[in-house]
Amino acid sequence: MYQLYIANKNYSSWSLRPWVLMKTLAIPFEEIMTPFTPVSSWNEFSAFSPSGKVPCLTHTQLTIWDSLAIIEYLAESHASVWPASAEARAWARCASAEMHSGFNTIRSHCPMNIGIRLRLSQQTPELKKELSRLDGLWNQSLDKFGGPFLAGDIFTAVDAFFAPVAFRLQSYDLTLSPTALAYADRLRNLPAMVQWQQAALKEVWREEDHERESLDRGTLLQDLRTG
Ligand SMILES: N[C@@H](CCC(=O)N[C@@H](CS)C(=O)NCC(=O)O)C(=O)O
Repeated sequence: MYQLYIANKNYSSWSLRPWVLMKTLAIPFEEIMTPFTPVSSWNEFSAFSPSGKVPCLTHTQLTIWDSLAIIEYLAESHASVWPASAEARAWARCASAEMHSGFNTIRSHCPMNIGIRLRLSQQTPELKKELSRLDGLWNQSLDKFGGPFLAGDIFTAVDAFFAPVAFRLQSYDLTLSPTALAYADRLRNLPAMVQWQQAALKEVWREEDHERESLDRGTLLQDLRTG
């Protein structure tokens, strides 16, 4: 049995990636949640993750501590993690790697905070550039592979990599083309995404740094958290 270590569902965008993939592909796992602590969660997370970060997967005697490495590890035993065709698989790996190591402004300017709705005070040129790249990337692949998911007709790892973006678009009311917004909506409506979001809204933890990172960006319109 896999054990997946994650942090708060409201904030932890990296945790969401393997979680939504495993849920959607029906790969059984035990979820172990450790909430963030103020400033650094190193002490708590390094008890199970060598990098002191989540997500972290353990399986038999192995520990895999990075979201992309986790997904590649799962792909060794579960053929549906990546798309079947070599062309779609190559594209999906490029786009996942681009998300893994890029889109830094979307990540820092619009941190995942699922329960809030906020009007940004400004969209910097860098944010606009990344949103335009995101829009182009999604449109290109939906057109090329025929949708409704990025690499074709089934949900694969590349969709999991962009799943947190779907929540960021919703929280910060970011505008993309209708095709890209419809794709984000499709992601948010997946049963696993609905389940993650519902759990996030019920969480009781409010972590000051994560809250400030979001609230400093603009005007809070709504906080839908009930926990
Ligand atoms: N590249 C890593 C990034 C993991 C990461 O940054 N995780 C954040 C949570 S979403 C974390 O654990 N932060 C530790 C902290 O805030 O102290 C991955 O893909 O797994």
